[in-house]
Amino acid sequence: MKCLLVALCLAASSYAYKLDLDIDLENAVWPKGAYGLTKPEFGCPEPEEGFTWREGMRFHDTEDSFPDNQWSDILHFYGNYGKNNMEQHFCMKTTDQTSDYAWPQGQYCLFRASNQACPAGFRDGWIKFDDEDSFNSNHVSGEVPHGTYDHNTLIWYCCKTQGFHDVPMQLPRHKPFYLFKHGDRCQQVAGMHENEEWFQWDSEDTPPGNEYAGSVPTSVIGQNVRIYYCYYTPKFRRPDSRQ
Ligand SMILES: [Ca+2]
Ligand SMILES: [Ca+2]
Ligand SMILES: [Ca+2]
Ligand SMILES: [Ca+2]
Repeated sequence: MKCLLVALCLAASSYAYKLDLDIDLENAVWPKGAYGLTKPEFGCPEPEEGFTWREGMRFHDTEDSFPDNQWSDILHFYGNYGKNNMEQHFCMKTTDQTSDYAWPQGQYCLFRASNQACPAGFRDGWIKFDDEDSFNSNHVSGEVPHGTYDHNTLIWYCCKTQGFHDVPMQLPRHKPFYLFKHGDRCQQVAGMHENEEWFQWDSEDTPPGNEYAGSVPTSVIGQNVRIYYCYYTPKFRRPDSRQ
C-alpha cells in the first residue's frame, strides 16, 4: 500500500513537473544581451516586449573563376545564394536589457552585435572571409553583426563553450530559428528538433585566403570557409500560432 502511494505521488509530481515545463515553454523569451541570429526562410523571430529584431544583409561576391559555393542538401537560409555569390541575412537584437533571462550554459554560437560586447559568459572570435578580388561587388545593408564590410568580410561571433549539448535550453519556439553549431553536435533546445546544416563560401582562390581568431562556430577555414548551423523547428505548434 505504501509502495502504491509512493508511486502515485511520483506520478503526480512528474505530471506537475511536465505542466510547469509546458508553461515555461509558452512563456520563454529571448535571453538578455545584444546579439544576432542567421535569418531563416520564415523570417526573424517574433518581436517581444522591449525590442524588435533589426534586419540586415551582407552580399558576398565569392570566387568568380569556376565558382563553387556549396551547401547542405537541406538549407533554410533566407534570400539568395548560388555558386558564384551569396547573401547572409541577419536578425539582430540590439537592445541589451530586455528580460532577466540569461543565455544558459551549452555549446552554441551567435553573431556579436555591432559595437557591443558579447552577452555575459560568451567568448568572442572572428572569421575573415576572403571574397572575390576582381571587380568585387560586395555590398551591405541594414543592421549587421560587428565586423568589417569592405571588399572582404570580417564577422564577429559569440560562443558558449563550456556547457553540455544534451541539456535542453529554453527559447521561444513560435518559429524556426538558427543558432551556430559549436563542438561536434547541435545544442538541444526544449520543444524543438535540431538539424545540422552547412554553407561553404568559395573564397578567393588567390592567397592570402581566410583567417580566424578566438571562439567561432564549428567550421572549416582554409582555402574556403565552411560554417555549420543548427536549424530548430517546433516539435508541435501552439494553438494560437501565427504560422
Ligand atoms: Ca562572384
Ligand atoms: Ca579578397
Ligand atoms: Ca576558392
Ligand atoms: Ca578570384
